[in-house]
Formats: sequence, structure tokens, C-alpha cells
Amino acid sequence: MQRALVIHPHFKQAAASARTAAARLEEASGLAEAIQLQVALALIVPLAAPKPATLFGKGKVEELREAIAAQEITLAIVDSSLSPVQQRNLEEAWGCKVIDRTALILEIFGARARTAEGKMQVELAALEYQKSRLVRSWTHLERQRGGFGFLGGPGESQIELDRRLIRDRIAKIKRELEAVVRTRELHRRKRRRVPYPIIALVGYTNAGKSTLFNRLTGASVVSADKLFATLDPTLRAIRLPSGGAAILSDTVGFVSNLPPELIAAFRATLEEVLEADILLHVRDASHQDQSAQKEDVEAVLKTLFRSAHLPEHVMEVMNKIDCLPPEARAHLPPGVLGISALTGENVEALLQQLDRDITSRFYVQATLCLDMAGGEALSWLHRNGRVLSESTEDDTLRVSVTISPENLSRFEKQFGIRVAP
Ligand SMILES: Nc1nc2c(ncn2[C@@H]2O[C@H](COP(=O)(O)OP(=O)(O)OP(=O)(O)O)[C@@H](O)[C@H]2O)c(=O)[nH]1
Ligand SMILES: [Mg+2]
Repeated sequence: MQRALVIHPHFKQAAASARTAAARLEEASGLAEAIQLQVALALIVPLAAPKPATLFGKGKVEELREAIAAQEITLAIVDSSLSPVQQRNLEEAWGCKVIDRTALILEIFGARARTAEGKMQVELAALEYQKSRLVRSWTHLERQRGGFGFLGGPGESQIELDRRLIRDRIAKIKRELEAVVRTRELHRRKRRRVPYPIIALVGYTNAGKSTLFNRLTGASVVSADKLFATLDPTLRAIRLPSGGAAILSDTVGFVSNLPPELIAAFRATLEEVLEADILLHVRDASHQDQSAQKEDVEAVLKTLFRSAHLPEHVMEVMNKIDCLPPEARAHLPPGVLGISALTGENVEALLQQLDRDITSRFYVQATLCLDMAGGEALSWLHRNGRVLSESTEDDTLRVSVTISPENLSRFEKQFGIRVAP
């Protein structure tokens, strides 16, 4: 196991933030542990003025070098962004590999990607990141690899070649991704023909989305006490208490300062979120930074929807209430249900809440008159809608149902019965 140092630079000039430096350090350490790094040392380093060459001042760089040597650390993670120059200088000064927050998140995404699409998206993001590094640090790289200049043909430097290779690879992945996205689009359209509302679980990483997904679907989707256990969206159909169905979609968790390269590359995955009829925002009620996490999630949603406002179809739920003392349970935000995905507490109530929301938004109520021979039509209605009442009058059967508009028109076609609006 690689021994890592995690440093959270605390900028004194930075605007007051909802999170404490200690919480940020803890999150960065959690991210490192998510890819099997052993965090040997974790530090907050206050910074008055970032130095262009090494970020930290001379004395601090030296102090950290000693700690790195003493603790036999082979990787240093700086929880902010590093310029290529800073990264190289720190690597030279410390004699170990140095990465910044974006690179760390890319590593995690890379380790977790399971589907072809997920892997391509991560590689694309990594290449974009690398491309910007190459451009900015080209003098250094050119000097370092000067000997290979001939590979690119006369007069072309290695860096030009690297840049071109990266560009070509990016173009190729983008083409492949487009094909994958088209296939996914087809699947989605097929699914649209099955008129089920889609519920997407969104939320901060580690909030318990996958645990809730498993609880609701009875499926065994990866859930682990690791950040980013889920990278690719997973979809399952669930039954609602009223008998209707919905599709539940588990998605990748959000983090604060999600690198912009990643938002762009993951757009295709997050398109599931854009498509959803209900966004169920799963919050960790037991987390000290829950309000800051809520803001982060909402900021990502606004970015995704390219809107200044939060979409209206977001429903919040407070998870992990089993960790709360009784007095804290009474202080949940008004109108927001508290649940425990782990113990199952209140999960039934959540399903009912979703059911009510779906019924009121996606279903219509209709009263149908069937003749007495309409046994087949009646059982069809029982299967595809929710029958509220049945009564017989003379030779007609009056049936009152809630049903999706799509199913209602299927019914009209199949049984040749026009339903008065
Ligand atoms: N005590 C308690 N722990 C929970 C609850 N729900 C989830 N957890 C734990 O929280 C950790 C994270 O759960 P996940 O379901 O993997 O979280 P996630 O939101 O899917 O995380 P990412 O996929 O990384 O975004 C796991 O250790 C779960 O066992 C809950 O209701 N109560
Ligand atoms: Mg998950």
C-alpha cells in the first residue's frame, strides 16, 4: 500500500466558507483512502500568499520534505490546484510524486469506472487535463525529452508530437463516445415507450444513494463505505405502493470543487439526471457539513441544467437518521422526510411520498363506462392503472381509475373505447 501525505492548503485570503479546513482535510483524506492509499500524514497548511514556484514558502517546503522522508511517504496530495511548474518543483524538492485535487479525483474515477462508457469518459477527462498541463509546461518537457525530437519529423519537437497524439486520442474517444451515447439514447427512447416515470438519486458522495437504491430495488449494486463507489448510473424498475412502476437510477456522487474537466466529460452519464422526472436528493443528515454539501449538490444541478434556479422536481430526503440522537431528529428541515437506508426506517413512507408525487404529476383520473362483457378491459385496467371504484348501472360498468395518459390512449386504441375528457 502506497503511503501518502495529504495537505490541505488553507488560504487565509479566501472568502469565508461554510466548511472548516479540518472538514476539508478529512474529505481529502477520505478521497485518498477511496483508492487504497494509506494516509500516513494529513496536515492543514495555512497560506498567506501562494508562491508561484512552489505554492508553499521555502521553510514549509523544507519542513514537509523532512516529514516525507521520515514517514517514508511516496505520494503527496495537495488538496487544491497546482500549476504544472509548482507540481514539478515540489516533486523535485520532496523526492516523491505530487498530485493535486483534480488528478486525485481523476484517479478515483479511473479506478471505479466499470462500463466502457465510464472508462472512456474518464480517459477523456484525463487527456484534457494532461493537454492543459502539456501546453503550460512545454519548455520543461521539451528539455527533458529533447532526444526524441526526431519522432515527429524534421523541426517538430516532442511536445508537438505529444500534443498531437493527445489531440488524436481525444478525437477518437469523442467519436466512440458519441456512438455509445447514441446507443444509450436508443435505449432511453425504448424505455420512454414504457411509460414509467424516472426517479434519479442524486447527492453528495457517501450520502447513501447506493444503499437506498439497494433497499428500494432489492438489487445488489455496489455499496461500500468508499467515496465514489458508484461511477456509472444503474437503473432498475421498482414497484410503487399503488401498483404503478417507476425506474430508479443511481448516479455518481458529487463533491465540492468538482473539476470542470469532469463535469464536461460526465455530462453523458449525468444525462440520466437531466432526463429524470423526479430528482431525489439524498442527504446525509448525520454529516457535520450537510448544509455545505447541499449547496454543492444544488450548484452542480444548476450547472447541469444550465439554469440559475434549482429545478422544481427536486425532492429532498434526509438519510442516516439512525445516527441522530432523538432531539436532532426533531430538527429535520420542515416537510423533509427522515429515513435510514441502512435499517429501512421510513423507507416505506418515502415510497409513498414518491408515489403520491408521481400520481399527482403523471396520472389522470378517468371514469370509464364498459358494457358488461368488458371483463377483459376491466382486468387490463387493473393491471395498468389504479382502479378506485367500480359500480354497475343497468347494463354498464362504471370504473373510476387513475392512469397515465399514455396508458389511457393505449386503452382507447386496444378496446375501441373513447374516453370523454
Ligand atoms: N448509519 C447509516 N449508514 C448509512 C446509511 N445509508 C448509507 N450508509 C453508509 O454510508 C456509506 C456510503 O453509502 P453509499 O450508499 O455507498 O453512498 P453513495 O451516496 O452511493 O456514495 P457514492 O456512490 O460514493 O456517491 C456506506 O458505508 C453505507 O453503509 C444509513 O441510513 N445509516
Ligand atoms: Mg453510490
